[in-house]
Amino acid sequence: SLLFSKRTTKLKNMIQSKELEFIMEAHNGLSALIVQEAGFKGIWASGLSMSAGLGVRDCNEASWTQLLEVLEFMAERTTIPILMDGDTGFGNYNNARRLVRKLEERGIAGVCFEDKIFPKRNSLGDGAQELANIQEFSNKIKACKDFQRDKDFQIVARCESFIAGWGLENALERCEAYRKAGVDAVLIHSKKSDFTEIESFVKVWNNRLPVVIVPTNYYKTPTEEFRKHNISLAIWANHNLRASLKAMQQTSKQIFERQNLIGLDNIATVKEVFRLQNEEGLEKDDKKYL
Ligand code: SPV
Ligand code: MG
Repeated sequence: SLLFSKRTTKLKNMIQSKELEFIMEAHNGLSALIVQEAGFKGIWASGLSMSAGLGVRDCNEASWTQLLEVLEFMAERTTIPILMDGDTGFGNYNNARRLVRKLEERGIAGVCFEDKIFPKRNSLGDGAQELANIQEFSNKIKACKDFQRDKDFQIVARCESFIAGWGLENALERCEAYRKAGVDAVLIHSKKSDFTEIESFVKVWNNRLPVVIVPTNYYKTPTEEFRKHNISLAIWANHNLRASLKAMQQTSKQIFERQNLIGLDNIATVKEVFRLQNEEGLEKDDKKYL
């Protein structure tokens, strides 16, 4: 039954179903658990958030093995599927498929690869974006699909044509090539503050494969619009990182200025920290085994 299905199968069902689904960003074990407790059915292991959480830039400064360590903690504390932001795959087809193998071994349900050049730059920045060769990226996708052991492991091809300024025709050509290469879904990205680029794409794309979106900049678009345009998966991509960052800045500033801990209303109790760490589980086991 669905209750006992693997995480890969759960993510596959989310992406391949007709319903609009949502996954939420996490960047470590604790935030992953918080996403699950909030009720989300899946987690976006955001490259931006994981790198920012480590204090480095989102241009592959953290190595893929360092990210694997982060992902392992996220998988350990959750049961819902995790979709990893795999950037460009950290090299050519061979590097990308080895990442797929390691993700499968660590219980990650899928990966998203974007059609850019290593080292990538974040899509929301102002710098120039260089796209991968279509054939080379399609073969990278094909190699990964050939290499995965679990047939339900999901590979999403992320098209950066709009981000790089190449427009609709280029986006359609690329996504069609990635579809032919056997990818499970396409992510079409836009940094505009409205839905126009995505809308222009989905109208012509016509559900050839499920479509994934990241509405960070066009967040004012009503969610009903996504449903109306048959979007399969929407990713809330960085909001736990941004929420915690602001809270930490305010808390550090207040404690530094006041030199006391009075009036910190917006912090969790130590008890809540223990609960999230599952101290209780260990206390029970201590009684049994110590
Ligand atoms: C991420 O969350 O790392 C993403 C989405 O890739 S974006 O930051 O919009 O590029
Ligand atoms: Mg990213």
